[in-house]
Amino acid sequence: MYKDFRSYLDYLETKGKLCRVKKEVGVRYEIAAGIRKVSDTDGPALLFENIKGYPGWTVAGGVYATQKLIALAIGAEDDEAKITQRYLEFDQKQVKPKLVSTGPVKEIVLKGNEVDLSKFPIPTYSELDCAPYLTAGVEIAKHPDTGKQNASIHRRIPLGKDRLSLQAPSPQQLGLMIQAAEEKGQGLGVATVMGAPPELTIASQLNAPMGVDETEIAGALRGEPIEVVKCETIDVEVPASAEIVIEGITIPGERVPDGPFGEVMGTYGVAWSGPEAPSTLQPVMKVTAITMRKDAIFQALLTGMPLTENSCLKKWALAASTFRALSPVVLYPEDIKAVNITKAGGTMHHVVVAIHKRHEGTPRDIIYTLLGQLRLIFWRIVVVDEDIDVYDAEQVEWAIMSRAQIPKSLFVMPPYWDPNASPINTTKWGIDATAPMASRKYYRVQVPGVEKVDYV
Ligand SMILES: [Mn+2]
Repeated sequence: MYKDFRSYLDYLETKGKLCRVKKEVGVRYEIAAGIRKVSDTDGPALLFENIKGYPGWTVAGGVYATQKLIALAIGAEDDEAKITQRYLEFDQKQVKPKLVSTGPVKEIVLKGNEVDLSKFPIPTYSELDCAPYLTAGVEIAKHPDTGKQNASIHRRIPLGKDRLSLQAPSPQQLGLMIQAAEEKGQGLGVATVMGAPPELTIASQLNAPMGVDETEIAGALRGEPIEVVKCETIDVEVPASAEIVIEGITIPGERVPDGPFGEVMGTYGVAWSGPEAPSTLQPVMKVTAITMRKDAIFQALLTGMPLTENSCLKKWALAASTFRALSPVVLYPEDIKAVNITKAGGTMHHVVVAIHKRHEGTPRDIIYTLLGQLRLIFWRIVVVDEDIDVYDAEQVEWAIMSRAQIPKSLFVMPPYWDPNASPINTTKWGIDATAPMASRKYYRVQVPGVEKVDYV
């Protein structure tokens, strides 16, 4: 089907899902505006071929920005439940990568004084963003204690020619790895991979436990090993077919402010809690090498008011994790009928779960189970009966209106002290919007025979 990022773009073109943009666009807001439009109109991915001030550069944007594009990338039908099912097929499987001696990503190797981040067409995305950001890179690093690799996506601000911020607060795994290195007085080698194989970008968004290399899950999704090469200056292996790899080492103890930045909830996030808030101070990396293809494609990715590419990359990964987390909570695993990570919740923080209820306590158990898992980052849970379509916000609202009684149906987690929390996510709660098992008064009113009406 496709073997690397650029052949994936070719594949999208054959499906009518890639638009080549010949018109000149600037890196400040104009690339982002194009991605915003296709995100809102269920449009194609974009390949900007004429970047103002950056002759010769091509920028791919919005590559995973819609449900249709995610479905194509993972080889599933364009259907919410089928995409989740596809994630459940591969999210726990692993195929080890294959180490090769070289690859297209080594066509150009820049080290020392040759490193200059200002040559890249780095976009500025949202109106109040504090700076241009690298947003589409997959960050790969090895845990300093175990040597196990981790792949995840983080936003980064270019700080001059050869330094980058690295937004990775705890409990994100890369943040914990930087912390573990600093406790030894060391920096952490980190590679930023742009134009990664689609399987790796998708696998990087799963909630895999610490110690699991997402490159191996990407191999499972592809059905064959991802070919990797060694970095030039750090002990990390990266996909041989990548477009661009930026290598570097974090500087222990050094921090810079991050934000404001248009975040996944469609707000400017934690930066508003003040420039000195711990969560806005992020590590810094010294860039030690850049390797790339001769005609490398730069990758852009928009975050902001949902849906964006960020939310589409997270959504079904979280739905699969939710199924996994709930299977031991219900009396029969198949009692979890459907899961939707909602758009209004940034496809990250609000989940609706439909169940076949066999015990009155199960919705409460589901709410506390999901809220109690820090890495799932859910703030709101709604549990509904299986007759409710979890993907239909009006039906979910109807279930809350007709089947929930506050405060009896409301379950609140006591807040805890969290330096990374913004005011809206310190208190987490869920609503049991299922009908009491013993009562028929909460049942849906239906008129028999509507499906037989053939005169209108
Ligand atoms: Mn991980």
